Amino acid sequence: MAPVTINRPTIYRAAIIGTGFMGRVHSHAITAAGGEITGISGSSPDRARQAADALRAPQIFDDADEAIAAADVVHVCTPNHLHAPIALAAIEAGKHVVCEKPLATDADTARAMTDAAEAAGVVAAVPFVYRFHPMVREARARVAAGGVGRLTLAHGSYLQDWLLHPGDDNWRVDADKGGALRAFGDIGSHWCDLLEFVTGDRITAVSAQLATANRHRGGRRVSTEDIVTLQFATRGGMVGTTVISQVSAGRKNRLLLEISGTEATVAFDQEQPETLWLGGRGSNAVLMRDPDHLAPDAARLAHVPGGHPQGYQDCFNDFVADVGTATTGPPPDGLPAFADGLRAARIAEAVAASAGDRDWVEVPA
Ligand code: SOE
Repeated sequence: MAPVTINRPTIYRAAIIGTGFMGRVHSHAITAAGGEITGISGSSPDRARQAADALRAPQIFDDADEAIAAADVVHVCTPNHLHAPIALAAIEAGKHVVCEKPLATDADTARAMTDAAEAAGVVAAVPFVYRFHPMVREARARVAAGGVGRLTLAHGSYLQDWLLHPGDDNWRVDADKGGALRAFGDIGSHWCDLLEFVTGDRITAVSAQLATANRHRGGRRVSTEDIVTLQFATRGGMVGTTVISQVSAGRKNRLLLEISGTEATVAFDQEQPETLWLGGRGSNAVLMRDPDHLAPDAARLAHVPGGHPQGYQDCFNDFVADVGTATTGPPPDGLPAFADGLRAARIAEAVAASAGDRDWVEVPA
């Protein structure tokens, strides 16, 4: 029999703007999810040319405008201060957008981006990708089913050490490129998004402290924080705390979320994503990711049998697959949109105000 060609439609044609670590992760995810990368642009054509192989790019665009014109979905993976102009240009051109978090360097700009996307009727997503760990969805399903009881307490942390030393440097350190809050904008946003996603609750007030362990990096003075300690209250009556740090030696990407209620506790550790800790008065358990024993919304994201670990890139792959679904119909449950990026920006502004006033600050709904 002659070979039969299978014409598998691409989920969408994507351009990637930004050629660093996130550009590479987005590239893998687009390819894994069945998308087509039309090309990339970077801080310069030369920079894009250097990154072309790592990002599987078939062509280099001179600038963002060329990239936008060549795609159905624009992936914005640049430093934070460039998110808004590029995303707004893509929306103006009627393109769908995936924009890295934090959405913008301030809440007003995040609001403008969210409004523009809504007015244009395009898909506008933000990769709060930890929502895509199957065991996070399992925790969310158990909370929603009442298995934890009335929620009373949430706590945890998001700890890294890649900025531990004064010699460690990155564009995020500079407020004019990354935003006034660096650690919180970069990873505190993930923690708060995951808290609100898993619980369905909303933070209503914060009391925060900021600290900068390294006041100088690369010969310049640093104004952005390395550490945030945060207390919060929620609409549903929970109280809680979290610690955000990018200077915690030995912690690489350790997001920990623990939620207690009147019946039980659930705890998720992003560095051990194949398990979910279940605490009970009578006994505790460690639930392993096994597609046959998960809630439907968790099983949907469990692609290989238990004991074959899934991880961070799998979350990204599923995030991109859900963006693809959203471009042709209703968005799948849990797809993080610009409105979630705006939410994170509003919490960040309350955190900054609270730390500045050394007082509690309300978070707008
Ligand atoms: C650096 O802190 C970083 O790459 C963040 O920007 C990502 O959002 C986080 O998922 C991993 O760490």
